[in-house]
Amino acid sequence: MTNVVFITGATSGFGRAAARRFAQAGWSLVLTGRRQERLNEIKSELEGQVPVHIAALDVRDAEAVKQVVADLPAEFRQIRCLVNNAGLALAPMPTQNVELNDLHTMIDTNITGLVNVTHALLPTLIETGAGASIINIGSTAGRWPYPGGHVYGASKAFVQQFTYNLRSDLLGTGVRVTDIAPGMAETEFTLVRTKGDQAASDKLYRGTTPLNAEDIAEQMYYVATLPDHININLLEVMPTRQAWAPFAVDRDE
Ligand code: NDP
Ligand code: 8X3
Repeated sequence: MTNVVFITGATSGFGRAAARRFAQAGWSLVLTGRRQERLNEIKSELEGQVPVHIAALDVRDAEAVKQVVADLPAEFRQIRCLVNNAGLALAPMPTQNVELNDLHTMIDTNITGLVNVTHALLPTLIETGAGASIINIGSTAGRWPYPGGHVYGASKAFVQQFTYNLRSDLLGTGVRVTDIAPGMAETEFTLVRTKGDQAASDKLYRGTTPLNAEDIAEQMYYVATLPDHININLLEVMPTRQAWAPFAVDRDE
């Protein structure tokens, strides 16, 4: 059977690096994201190596997700690995100052979108059975609070608990489910979070050694290709140069 990986958010960062990593190992690729031009670029880059199917998709749109799955060409239908990677943070500021719309966008993308895609692909993953895997991209932000993390961190906490609950439901099917929870990684993530502030993005990563997209793609590939009987529930990955801060205390002067 051909190995097929379905990746959401394959137009940038972790998702694009994952496309390259799985292609290097000969997997067929289903690559999705909203930006058609980026999808065309990654397709032209990789289609000489492996079969590539692209589909412009906003994961928030449940009907569009179902349609993309229904329209998969025959050779891409038997999915072995789903990488639920599409996601974003917005508005790194206190909750009380954030536009409600930004909070909704994170919930709709990181929670509803991930559920839409998972639900649409569960039948094919269960049919694949032993060796199949769902890799959900969580975050350290879902495990450790910080100022300005608000709904972003909460949405990633959802990803962790949904991963565990799916594991419970899928017991006996052979389908594995993993939450990969990265810490600081340099991608377009901060550019999106700050709505295009390149200087803020550069400043965040300057003078340290963040993770990069390829580091996380390697972890995804590792998780997807472990022997069938091994399920990593949670893989929390941080840069060596990042750790936790002490609790903050509000004090009288
Ligand atoms: P990027 O901004 O580089 O990539 C995000 C990807 O998500 C893009 O391909 C984007 O594609 C896609 N995406 C966003 N919204 C939607 C949507 N509504 N429908 C479909 N695709 C969408 O960031 P990263 O690679 O860093 O982020 C990937 C995942 O990793 C996210 O879930 C993020 O929360 C998580 N993460 C990131 C960390 C970091 O420090 N970078 C650390 C921990 C977790 P397009 O715009 O074309 O739709
Ligand atoms: C992204 C990592 O530290 O910006 O999920 O929340 S962080």
